[in-house]
Amino acid sequence: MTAVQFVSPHDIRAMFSMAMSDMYRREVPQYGTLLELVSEINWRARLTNQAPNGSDPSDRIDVERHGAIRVGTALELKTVRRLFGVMGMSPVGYYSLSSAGVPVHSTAFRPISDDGLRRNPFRIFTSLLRLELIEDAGLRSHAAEILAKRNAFTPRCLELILQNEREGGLSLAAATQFVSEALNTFRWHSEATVSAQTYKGLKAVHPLIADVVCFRGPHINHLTPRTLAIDAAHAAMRSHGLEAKALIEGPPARQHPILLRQTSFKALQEAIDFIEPDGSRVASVHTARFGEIEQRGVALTPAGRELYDRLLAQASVHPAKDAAQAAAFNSHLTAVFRKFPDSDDAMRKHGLAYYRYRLADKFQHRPIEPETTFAALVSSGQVRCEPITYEDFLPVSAAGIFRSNLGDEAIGGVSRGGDLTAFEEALGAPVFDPFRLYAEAVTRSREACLIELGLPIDREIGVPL
Ligand code: OOG
Ligand code: NI
Repeated sequence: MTAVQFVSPHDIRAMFSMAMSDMYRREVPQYGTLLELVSEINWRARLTNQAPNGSDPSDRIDVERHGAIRVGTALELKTVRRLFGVMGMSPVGYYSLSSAGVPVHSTAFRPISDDGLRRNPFRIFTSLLRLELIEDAGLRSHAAEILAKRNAFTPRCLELILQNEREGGLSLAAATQFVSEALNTFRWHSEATVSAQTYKGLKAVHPLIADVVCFRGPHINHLTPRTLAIDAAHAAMRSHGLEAKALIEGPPARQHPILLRQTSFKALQEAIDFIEPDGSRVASVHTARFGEIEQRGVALTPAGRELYDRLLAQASVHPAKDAAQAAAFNSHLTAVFRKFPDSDDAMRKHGLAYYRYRLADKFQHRPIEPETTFAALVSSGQVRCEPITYEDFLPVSAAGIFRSNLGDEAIGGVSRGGDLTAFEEALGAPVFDPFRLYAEAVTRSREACLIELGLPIDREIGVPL
């Protein structure tokens, strides 16, 4: 018997990300405009040497996307975990957005291996609605009932997930079918599953609840390309008639970007139909989907993140209403962030950011003195340090993105702490700690250098990390 050839999960992810992008381009024409604009800005940044040093290779950045979905039940969350598992994506991090007035908690599904991230770092920010935060008991149970009745996954999709789990992979034919079946879950449906009255009742509690509960499944609500020059891309969005918000969320512009900067354009008003109890339709509109761009920088250590959070709190971000307010806030933010060193050397030496080690090409075969420390190899240039890209999200920025797309007035009333235990129980698995993943990537790279040099891998490192 000949063994079935399995397609690599990385290839399934790349296929899925491309299929998702094609679907979203058809659903939201502005997304196509955004892609063209970002691609042009990225090429210009490369050709004029304005891409930040240590940037990821262009074959990764040009296909890089993140999307976001919102699920309604524990079963849906578990099933999307298994679905993304087929594509080599694992749940990383826990984000509680309830303190920002959004009744959800979230994780991000993404690849976690060096190879997986290099091949296609596709990620999906996934939020689970916290129905327990709805105070009105009647409405809460009505929402739960509606959610319990829907099935967001096609039967064939569920079969293929099972097949993958049972057999350890999918053939090319099965993988191709899986991609198209899985895509259905995230499609937009202009037909609501509820009456106008139910929608209105849920929307009055929180617009996000209506978005999660009233449709057939967790439609993808944005798909974000990565830019190398977000300030230029933000200006271009505005000049192309995309209604970008005034502010870029996250850290200020820097020589050496850290974490994640993002900005979005307003949610679209989309025509929908409600289905009334007598079967008649009522035409209306719904706003949920929007456009976003992001720029990624180096991942921060817990100490770096603590400094970032402290400085951001000190700058006290407020929604900027117009370009003048945004410009004033940006110069204030830049001034506050002078306390955050802006060189790779300083960030690494102060243990603020993660760097990957690599043998400098020209030193590869040079003999090493037996007593040489790893630190000495780094300072002599024999071992190079490269920033490790931040692969995750930022809760404050995410809250800002949710907020600007739901309308500022929508917020309030659901302030409650996070509940990681309940989230992991709903997910049916623990979430990976992002800091641990970055630290392990550093260790792997250091050990690979030492092995290449023929040195013991437990050699004293002598520098932070
Ligand atoms: C998710 C918003 C979070 C980001 O980039 O921070 C996000 C949502 O609106 O469902 O995607
Ligand atoms: Ni996003």
